[in-house]
Amino acid sequence: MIKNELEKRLNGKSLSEAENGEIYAALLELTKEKLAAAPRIAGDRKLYYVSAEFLVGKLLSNNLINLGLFDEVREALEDAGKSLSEIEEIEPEPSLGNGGLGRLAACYLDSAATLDLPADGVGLLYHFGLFRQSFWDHKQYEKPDRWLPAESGPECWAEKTDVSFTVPFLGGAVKSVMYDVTVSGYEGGTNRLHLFDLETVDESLVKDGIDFDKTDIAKNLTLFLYPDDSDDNGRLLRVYQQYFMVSNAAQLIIKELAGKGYALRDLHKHAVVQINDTHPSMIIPELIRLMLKDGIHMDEAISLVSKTCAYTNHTILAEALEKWPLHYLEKAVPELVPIIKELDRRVRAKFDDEKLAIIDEHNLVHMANMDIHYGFSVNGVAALHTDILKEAELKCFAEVYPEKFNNKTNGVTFRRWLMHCDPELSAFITRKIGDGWKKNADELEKLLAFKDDPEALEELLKIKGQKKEQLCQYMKERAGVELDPESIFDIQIKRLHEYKRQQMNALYIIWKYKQIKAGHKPARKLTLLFGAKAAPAYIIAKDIIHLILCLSDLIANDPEVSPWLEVRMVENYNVTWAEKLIPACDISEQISLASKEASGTGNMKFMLNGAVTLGTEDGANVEIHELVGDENICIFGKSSEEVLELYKEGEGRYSPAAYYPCDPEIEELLDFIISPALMRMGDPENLGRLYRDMSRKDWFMALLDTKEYIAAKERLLSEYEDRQAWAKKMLVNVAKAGFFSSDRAIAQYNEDVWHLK
Ligand code: DL6
Repeated sequence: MIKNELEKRLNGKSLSEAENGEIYAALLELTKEKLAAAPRIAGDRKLYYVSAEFLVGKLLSNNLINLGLFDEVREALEDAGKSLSEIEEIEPEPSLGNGGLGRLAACYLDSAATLDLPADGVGLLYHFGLFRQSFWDHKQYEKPDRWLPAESGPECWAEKTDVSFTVPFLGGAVKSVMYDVTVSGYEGGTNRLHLFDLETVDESLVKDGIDFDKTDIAKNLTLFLYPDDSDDNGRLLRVYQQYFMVSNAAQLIIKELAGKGYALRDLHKHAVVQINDTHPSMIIPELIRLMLKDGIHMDEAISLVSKTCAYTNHTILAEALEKWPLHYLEKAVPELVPIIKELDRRVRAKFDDEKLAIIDEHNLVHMANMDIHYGFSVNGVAALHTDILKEAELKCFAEVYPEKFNNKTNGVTFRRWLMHCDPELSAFITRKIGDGWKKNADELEKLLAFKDDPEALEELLKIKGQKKEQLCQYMKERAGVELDPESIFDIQIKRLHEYKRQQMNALYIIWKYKQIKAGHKPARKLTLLFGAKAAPAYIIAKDIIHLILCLSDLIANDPEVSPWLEVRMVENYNVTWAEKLIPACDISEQISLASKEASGTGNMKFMLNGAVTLGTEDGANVEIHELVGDENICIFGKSSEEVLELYKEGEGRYSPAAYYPCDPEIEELLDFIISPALMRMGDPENLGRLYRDMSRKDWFMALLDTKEYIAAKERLLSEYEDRQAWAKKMLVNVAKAGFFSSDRAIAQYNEDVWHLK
């Protein structure tokens, strides 16, 4: 009995007498024991998923679900008058990621373990993570997010191991310490997430904000994820960090290979390395370096490493495809430079095309180019994204290596993003179609049998209502804000970036505000919720946050408008917030400029939880559209082909001047950003800068789709009023979401790329 097992750990207290903190500690200990007893997944060939980010989220419930203990624990606690979700609040959320890329890595580890594939993650243990966001005076402020307990002891999932490596560094060396987080599979065995820390790291370098001495590398290397790179020292630090990560990964791989009794020459038979975006790209020259040290000849080392490494591209934004000045590498990783030069020399000897070079004429090292030449697989993360890579961004590479290019549309784990975050919906699904969907997500399609069943649809609406009530409660406790559960919840949660076009949503808000002021009251109140962190040095992104926060305040304080419209941005948006927001959502905002969002994974989570997508034909929205059909999604905006045309040099090139000031409707919306009402509330510098940027540059073309967006959203809002018809849309979305299970994505990676079992 779980109750007895827990009470054994409560020093004589019963569950009902114990404090939540004590129960959490008991649960953690018990869960860890069970995980330790679960079989470690083994195999002759193993995947190393190397990534700068692993946005794992809180782990207690996830592990309980995977161990098959979740319901029993929840019930035992309920019987004792306790709530598992309240107890889970005690757990700090590991600050090990930024956005979709990191969350995807966490989903993939979960699915690999579920499919019984030997697959470990390798990354870094950042003490202060990305940053903790707070709002003051309608602006974002950043603080270190110290999520680790003082001593990594029993109260933490990451456990110190005795594995340590020596990493060459500035003519000398630094030592690492490896921490392990056990990764459980659903009703399966376990893998590990290996997180490396620097032995000599010194947290006292960080005082109050997120500034610290960037030059003291032997003390600061694992303090922050993505330290500010707006100056040379910051950029150098990022190179050091990446090298520290990949050198540890490479040494671990080689150690494990030797541990199994295999020769280094057989690396490619027993190990596969997935390079998650370009941050871990230096693992290619690092593995080659270690092989050369071991006496393997350059030709053979290159060939072996090329058969071991595969690369996933997560973006077509040029600024995110890393290019490091060679002189940084000469300073930070001098041992790798001759190898990288040799890799480039070989490329140049083979191909007479500057675009294919690794080191360009400006002495910039193109990390993705190195991955493509010296990896055996290159994949995009949604069908459209892969097509754009093949036909535009990486066309010259796809022409010379057509066999390397493949698509792996992203996926999300349904354990966390349905079973855990919406147990009510999960129970509904199981009542209707049995629980086969938990292991085989395609079975969700069986729900389609209920799409004309008024009772089932009514139940679905009731569940959504419950999730909205729960979110309202959470918002009240967390943010002191009372939302109206009867209103429509329209949610945009994702990193703040101009291409994701939160600013276009802000223009909608202005439009709606003006409509209400002009007496056009909607049928029902609309609540717009945002969650987003802006990179600390990304000025315009922070200005967009400022605009949204000002609008939020303006509306909340306007008695004419506030009964009909509410805008809130949650502070410090993270996985925990996402788990509360997604199940409560009616309208999922996926409004990126077509061609720019590689895939998106929030779009999948929302759909799975019965929200209707309002989106452009971008990333995985395209596949969602194909699956659910026109009636169950609301698509608007220019296509990716049209957008790519508009970016080309020459006459047809996009200019916001086509909309501002010549289109009076758009003019009115943009002018509002610098209207006295907003300028009084906000900071004229931020608002003025954003207004100028949007009216003169608008690099991500928000104005291009604004009018269509407003019309589409209004259409969707009116459709919401036919509750049965809306419930049918919800049901179709849930039923068709099976394709977006990360179990499917991982099975495809394994089939086409990894060949683990
Ligand atoms: O593949 C995971 C995730 C995609 O869903 C997003 O569309 C994409 O923006 C994100 N990419 C990154 C990489 N850097 N940038 N920009 O985070 O990957």
